[in-house]
Amino acid sequence: MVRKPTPEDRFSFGLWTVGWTARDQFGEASRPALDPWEYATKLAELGAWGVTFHDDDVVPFGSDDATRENILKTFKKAVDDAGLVVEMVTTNTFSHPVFKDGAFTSNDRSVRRFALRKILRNVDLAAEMGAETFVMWGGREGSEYDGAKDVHAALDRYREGIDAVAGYIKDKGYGLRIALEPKPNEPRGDIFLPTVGHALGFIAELENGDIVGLNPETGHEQMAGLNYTHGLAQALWSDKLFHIDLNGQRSIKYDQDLAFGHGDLLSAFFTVDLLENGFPGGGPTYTGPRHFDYKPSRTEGMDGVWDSAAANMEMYLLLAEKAKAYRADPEVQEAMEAAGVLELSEPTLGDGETLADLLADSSAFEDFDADAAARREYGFVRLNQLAMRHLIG
Ligand code: ASC
Ligand code: MN
Ligand code: MN
Ligand code: MN
Repeated sequence: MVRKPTPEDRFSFGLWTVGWTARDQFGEASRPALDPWEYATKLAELGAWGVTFHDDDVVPFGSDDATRENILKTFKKAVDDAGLVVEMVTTNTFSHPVFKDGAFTSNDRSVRRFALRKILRNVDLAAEMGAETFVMWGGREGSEYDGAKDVHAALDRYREGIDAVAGYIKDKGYGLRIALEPKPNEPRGDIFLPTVGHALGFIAELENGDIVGLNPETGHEQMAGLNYTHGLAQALWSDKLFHIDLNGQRSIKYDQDLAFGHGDLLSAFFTVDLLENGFPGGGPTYTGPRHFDYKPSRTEGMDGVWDSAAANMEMYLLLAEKAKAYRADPEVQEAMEAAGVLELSEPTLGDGETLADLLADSSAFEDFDADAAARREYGFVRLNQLAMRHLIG
């Protein structure tokens, strides 16, 4: 049995996860919609530490100012009473049909201006709620038809929009950082900034990129056939892993948003190993929230919603225990040593060694016995089997 989650674990959930009423492309809602504060209270009971939301998850799109104020007051009080924090806030720029061709990259300039206003208003709200992260998932930024979009101009407008929001955060002195969330497709045929790598390249072109990082989602990278743990690793290496969306996905298909660990289990094990234990040779570690962005399957009623929320946290804790035992196992340490895992941390050139020195070092080339070096066995399969024993043995 795994221990119960506590606020020290820093688990958080999007309101839109447990709050999804399971309306999909093919069918009507299969569950009732509760009030936002009911979800928050129940999540706290289950051991969560934080909640996150899109503006429209709490305040219906188009509400007048008085209604908005009232709802937000009730919501904040419930969150405070439950002892929860609002660690992240994000903006819905994908549901209303006005965003059908995107928000920051819509061909229609008036839509882009409306989107910027909606987002800036939500930045104020995020700061008021005490959030540290402002996620931006550009779900409608993209196209179905290559001829319909000038991608150079779209990236210019995307940059203009993100730089404007980041500049606003700085001007206001808010303690917020922006985290971009890549996704390859769905709901658009192709979405801009489809992977962690594309987003890192984009951030490097920003004027205010110092407060812009990433919120990678497990299933989104896996929808592109990519290795989520490697994506997290490169974001960490770039000091850009600001937030995470954990869930489950089984192979390249529609965005499944399964519970964490219910997709690629071995990949989830190494994700948790990285998050909990860091890189084997040292380096930056992730210190942010353990945030889940999943959807309780449409087959589930409200009992199933809460069971699935608990399942995310239980999976994380189970995997964390196993990952700790894996790293502490002397046999694993010996196998890692034999595999050269730690050897990779040693710089290729010696301390103070120049390229001229290397060029003069005949042992590195002229006298190097490539065939002898090729006979080295790495033992990666043995190491992986030791991981499997810890995972399922
Ligand atoms: C987000 C986010 C997503 C989407 C999706 C909406 O803010 O992180 O992945 O919205 O969950 O259904
Ligand atoms: Mn998803
Ligand atoms: Mn997400
Ligand atoms: Mn999602």
